[in-house]
Amino acid sequence: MQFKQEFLDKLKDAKKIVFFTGAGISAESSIPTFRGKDGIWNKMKPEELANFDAFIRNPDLVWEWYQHRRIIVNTALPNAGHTAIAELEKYYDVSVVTQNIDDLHRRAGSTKIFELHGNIERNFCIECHTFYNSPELEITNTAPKCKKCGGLVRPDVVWFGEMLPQDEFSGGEKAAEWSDICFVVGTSAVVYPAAHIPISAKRSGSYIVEINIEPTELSRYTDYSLFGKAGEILPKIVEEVKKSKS
Ligand code: BJW
Ligand code: ZN
Repeated sequence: MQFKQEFLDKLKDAKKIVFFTGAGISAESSIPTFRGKDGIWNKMKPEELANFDAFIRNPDLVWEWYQHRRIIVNTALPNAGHTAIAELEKYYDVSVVTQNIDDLHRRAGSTKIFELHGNIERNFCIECHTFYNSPELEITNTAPKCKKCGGLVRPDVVWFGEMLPQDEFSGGEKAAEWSDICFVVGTSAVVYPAAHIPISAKRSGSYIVEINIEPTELSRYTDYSLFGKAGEILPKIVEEVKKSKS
């Protein structure tokens, strides 16, 4: 793969880089994306599953759906894309701002991660806010009850209509604004306020590089679009970095 010279020059000079990632980076780890032809929202309706009212209406249905996805996530392994991002920490100050709840960046070795939409391995009681990691709960297909107060326990993920965790969002936004390069990887960039982060980076002068199998809502803002699989393109970028830094 031949990268354009302007991008190679940016890579050479950059100090701080940010990866803004979405479900597409985990697609090659066999975790389904949300939208697109194989996306889970084609089969399941978000309004029946990914919001608080749906959980209150039918906690067991929503819990069972997350339990099914927990099993997929737990058996998945980080792929070459996640590993390439982690490897770049040898060369740059790298922040990962992810919409994913699958923990694969951490498992690949990335150390500075902002999780905008929570983490499927964490859960909390909707009454007293006690947190439970999934292994601490007796995992069944029915929504568990809090050991302290008997309240319903839900996954610690951000549903539609809910606020994003403030520290994660502002930390991720600052990292993006301070970055020299902001890579936008495997996201349709249609869900807000998360999708505002690369736009803030661009407004602050960062060089925006999109990696996706197809154009997205964000493509018109990018400085460079690389169309292809993240797990194939990111390792090639690492090779270029190694060449330029040796
Ligand atoms: C590859 C690849 C490969 C595949 N390599 N690439 C109208 C207008 C604007 C906003 C709104 C509106 N109505 C409502 C809103 C707000 C709403 C929103 O943005 N809705 C839009 C969808 C219209 N946002 C919210 O509600 C947020 N909260 C909020 O706004 O709070 C303020 C507020 C409070 C109170 C009242 C009112 C407002 C919260 C959003 C929470 C999103 N949650 C989810 C579920 C998380 C839990 C779970 O997993 O179950 O987060 S939705 C889902 O979408 C998930 C994802 O993180 C998120 C983004 O999806 P992502 O990652 O981009 O995946 P895909 O599938 O869309 O794209 C995959 C991409 O990968 C594709 O482009 C592929 O091409 C690519 N690809 N293989 C490279 N190998
Ligand atoms: Zn409780």
